[in-house]
Amino acid sequence: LGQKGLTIWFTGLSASGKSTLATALEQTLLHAKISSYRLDGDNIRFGLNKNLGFGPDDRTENIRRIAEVAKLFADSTSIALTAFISPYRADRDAARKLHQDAGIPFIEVYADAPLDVVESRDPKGLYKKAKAGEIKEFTGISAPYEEPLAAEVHIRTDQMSIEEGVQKIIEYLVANGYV
Ligand code: GGZ
Repeated sequence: LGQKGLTIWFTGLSASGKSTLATALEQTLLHAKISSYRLDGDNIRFGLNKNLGFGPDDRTENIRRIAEVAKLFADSTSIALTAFISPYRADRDAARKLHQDAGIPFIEVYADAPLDVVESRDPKGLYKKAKAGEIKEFTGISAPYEEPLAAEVHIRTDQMSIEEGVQKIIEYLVANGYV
């Protein structure tokens, strides 16, 4: 027995709340003495994946590498938390299959807020720049986001608080015997 690892894979538009939810969940797990590790743009896109941009092939490679790293953390009995847009369904499904083939649970969490809401949040002014054509291939504006069809957890971040969102994920984990 003992703790088994798993990966919690957040997906959603820029400013949808993926990183915020993942960070809050990490804190909750920490308080419960459950080991977790968060992968996000700050520790991946500026390190391991610093040679990758935002074209379709680079996004696919970004997600492929992140899935491999998450699997390693999960294999080491940690809970891997990933917070990347991961806009392509096929890439998320490949990440899922990688885990399934290794017998490691993969939980997809859709941080869902309508485009007009994330555009109005625009914490870094990126949507504004994208609409002005200053950033090419920006997800939701000039590049696609393929919504999950069957995410294990679906969180409308414009309709619930961060705490409620974290609670929804915890409830899923408990109900399925993961924690
Ligand atoms: C989308 C972009 C782009 C483009 C830079 N499209 O809000 P942020 O700033 O902090 O999060 C976004 C982040 C997305 O990187 P990911 O690795 O999560 O994307 S993917 O899974 O699609 O590979 C945004 C910033 O990088 N950013 N240019 N063109 N987001």
